[in-house]
Amino acid sequence: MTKGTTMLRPQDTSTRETKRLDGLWSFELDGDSAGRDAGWFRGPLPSPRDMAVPASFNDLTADAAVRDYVGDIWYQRTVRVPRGWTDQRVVLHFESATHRATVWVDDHEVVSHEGGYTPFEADVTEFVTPGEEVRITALVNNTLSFQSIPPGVIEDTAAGKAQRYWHDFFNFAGIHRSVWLAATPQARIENLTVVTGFSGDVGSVDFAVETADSDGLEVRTVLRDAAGREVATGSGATGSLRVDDVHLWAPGHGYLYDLEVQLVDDTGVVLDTYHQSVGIRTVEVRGTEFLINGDPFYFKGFGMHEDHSTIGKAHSPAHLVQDFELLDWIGANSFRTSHYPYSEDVLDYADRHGIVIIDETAAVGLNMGLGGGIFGGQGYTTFSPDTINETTREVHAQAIRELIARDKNHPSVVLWSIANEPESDTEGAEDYFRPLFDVAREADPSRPVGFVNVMLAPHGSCRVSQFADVLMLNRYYGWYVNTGDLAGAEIAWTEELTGWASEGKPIIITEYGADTLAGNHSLTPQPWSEEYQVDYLDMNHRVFDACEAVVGEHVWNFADFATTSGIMRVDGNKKGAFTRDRKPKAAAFALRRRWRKDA
Ligand code: BDP
Repeated sequence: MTKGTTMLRPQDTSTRETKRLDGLWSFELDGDSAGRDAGWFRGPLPSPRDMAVPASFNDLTADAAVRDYVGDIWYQRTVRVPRGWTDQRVVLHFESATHRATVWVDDHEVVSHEGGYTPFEADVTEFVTPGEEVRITALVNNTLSFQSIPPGVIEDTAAGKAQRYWHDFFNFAGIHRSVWLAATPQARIENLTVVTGFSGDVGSVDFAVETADSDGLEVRTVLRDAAGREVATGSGATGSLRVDDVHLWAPGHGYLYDLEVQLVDDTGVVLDTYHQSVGIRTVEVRGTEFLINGDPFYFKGFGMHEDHSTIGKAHSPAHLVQDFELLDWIGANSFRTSHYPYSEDVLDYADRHGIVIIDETAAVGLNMGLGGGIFGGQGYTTFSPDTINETTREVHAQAIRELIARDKNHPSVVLWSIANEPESDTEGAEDYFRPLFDVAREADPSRPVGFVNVMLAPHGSCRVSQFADVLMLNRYYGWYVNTGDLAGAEIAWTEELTGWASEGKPIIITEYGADTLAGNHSLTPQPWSEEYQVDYLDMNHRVFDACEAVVGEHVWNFADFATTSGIMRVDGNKKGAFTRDRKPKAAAFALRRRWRKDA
């Protein structure tokens, strides 16, 4: 029932209308998974409490049993369907539900979806009446297993079942992004792909439109510049628009055209219309260079997280604006959506502001050797019939397809990351990943593909990087190894990097960082102090600057973030340049001096 790959985000146009269902929903935990058989969707939940949508539910109550809850979670609300929606096709659209959900409209089960960070929707036309109320019930489940992306395992403890996982951020869950009712005409535009290019002053926008219930109708396309002037038109579902005097999208310069797609009948009446912003730019890997619009690009920025106090992993426009303001202040030109697809609003904002994105799936923690007990749940083999297996790979493949289907038209996205720090030095890893690179390339031949390599698979031992167009490395010389010894770290790091540089591919350092407790100072370079973080970054920058193949540096992390608790984490991961509430550490000023020519 999953409808993963051919949906357009709800939009208000002259033929379409949306109603956002954010606010307070009824909410109930269902530890025994009894609600489905008991038919909780058939009426009001038995003993609900209020819950905010969008939000992670974990930190909103004063109840430890809620914070660490794992299992079935029910969300419910009623909504009045707009009275003007007669004869329209009505869909119910979730931007995300973490990590999976089944949804009912009144008594009718309408959709199920696996994966916590990509959208899904159902055609609910036959179950709704314009002007009347309907009950919407979502059974969300936040359990991680060996067959989920990301993976995890439920272990029995003295206190009951506990969720373990191999990734270093708290397993926030719930409905993290907006839920919509949306109306479109029956004859409609269903999907749209654009690929751009240019030669000299002439740009091109290749488009492919999919439609439904559209017999005898014509697809028309109109491209307008940022001032609203029509610059090209087309007819037919596929084609290429020629853009004279092209104004390119470029890093730091988020120039966007508007592509309007119309479905028109033979009397010229527009039955459906949809708008897609288009940034005309090219991306190419050539030798050790990463080219945007033919110019070498150097990534400056961070691995980030969707993570805030109170709301957890929920999207919030206020935090979106603040984070991008800080990126601008510090001189970052890019970031990675570590370690899952972010809200579509984030990508739209990046498009408009010329920020470059490495877009990552939620495949994090496919590495049971990592952490030596830090993240719990040790004692497993990563790739085996009982752990990460062929079923997992199918789920992973679907996650890649859904990410690309959702984000393919964003000019800000220049590179796909199909996994973060998986085991990559074994035959099992090679076999697991080879077909996944094909999945990504088939879904999008226009962008390079890579994955993020872990320190446990250093140069010479990694068997997966052979498939990647770009090498992405996470390294912690001077932190997890050579702790406190920056001189030794510099030598070891330089040596390893020199090895990678011999591969002839561009290298992006996707993580380097040191935990730093804001306000902790020291005269001599002591780990955890603000001074050490600055010295650690300086050392790394010397190493990068000496290596021609390095085309980017993403500090881990933009801000401190919540993790599972354990002996290695004090109130979360503290490698942020900013604290969790976005106050700058000394490192933020140091990065600003390096990244901003005018600072
Ligand atoms: C890497 C992971 C990242 C962690 C980071 C760390 O990619 O998610 O938070 O190291 O240890 O292993 O701080």
